[in-house]
Amino acid sequence: MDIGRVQDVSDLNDWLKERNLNGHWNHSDREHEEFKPFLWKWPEIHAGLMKATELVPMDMTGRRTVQLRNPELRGRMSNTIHMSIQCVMPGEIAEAHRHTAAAIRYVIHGVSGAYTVVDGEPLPMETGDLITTPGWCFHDHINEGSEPVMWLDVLDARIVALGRGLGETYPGRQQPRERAIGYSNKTQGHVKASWLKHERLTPPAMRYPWTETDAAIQALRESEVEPDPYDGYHVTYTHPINGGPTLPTFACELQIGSPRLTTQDHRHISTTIYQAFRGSGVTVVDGERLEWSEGDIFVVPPWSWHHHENVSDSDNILFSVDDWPTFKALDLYREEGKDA
Ligand code: 1HN
Repeated sequence: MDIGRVQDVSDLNDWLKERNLNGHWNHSDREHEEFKPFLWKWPEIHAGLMKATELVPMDMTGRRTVQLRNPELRGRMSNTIHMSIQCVMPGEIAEAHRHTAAAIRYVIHGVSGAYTVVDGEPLPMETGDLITTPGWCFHDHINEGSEPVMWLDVLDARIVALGRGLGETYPGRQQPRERAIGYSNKTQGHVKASWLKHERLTPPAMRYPWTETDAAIQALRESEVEPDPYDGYHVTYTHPINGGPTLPTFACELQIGSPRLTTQDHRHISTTIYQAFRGSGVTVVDGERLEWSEGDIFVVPPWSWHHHENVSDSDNILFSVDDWPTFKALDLYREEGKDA
């Protein structure tokens, strides 16, 4: 069509469209995909993953993981946080590679003799441990124990994909284990080598053993501090170099709900994914009741009002990953809460 023949807005829209242009008066283009909360049941994830250990040998896949997919989003759990559950059987190796996306592992079923090797350092995987694999660190997973090891993989791959994610394989299936177990925790945690400079923005690989996390939450619970009105006794796993959130892109957190606790409603622009590590409860998201039992995983979308209810007589524990550090870094973070 010639511009001279454009008579009305509809013609103009067509004319623009033919030239890969669009007017602001057309509100048809969705800039992002909205999604509802969703909950995945652990018995189903587990059954699928166990079947994969029979049917999918490690030479068929770089990683034996089952990914969580939100039915409203094509092939992903949320717009920002990617998550899957991984299993490595005794004697198996998930081969070494690295990528610009950072990952965390939260160990659901730990095994003595199972390790994630990050830049040459084996990090033991015991139940409840959190292990970070900062961006661009070589990593492979090995299981020299006698039971399947299982963990949650959470990656910032979708945030990294705002540009383009890069990755490469290691020359060889496994990295040499040239560092002692515990090296990074011992030398880059509370006590640091003062003459060595940390040039990376990302922290070193860290292991946050369950025993230490548990001790921290129990100490808070036994203290006189009031729990957070929105999240109860809630802790953030800190970045070892700057004391901030776990990784530049997202924060790993954990909270205890005391028996019969109901938190207050709040909402924030960040996305949170939760795993019910211990016990059961209900999380109400924009009026929808997500009833979770141990092992279940669910996602609370951005800007959704939510609160947690512990309807049982024992403590429950939620592990979570939240992308708030990305939003704060870009000065985009917003939150609001309702009074009791
Ligand atoms: C990855 O490298 C791992 O290293 C797990 O175990 C899940 C999902 C997407 C992209 C890379 C791993 C992944 C992944």
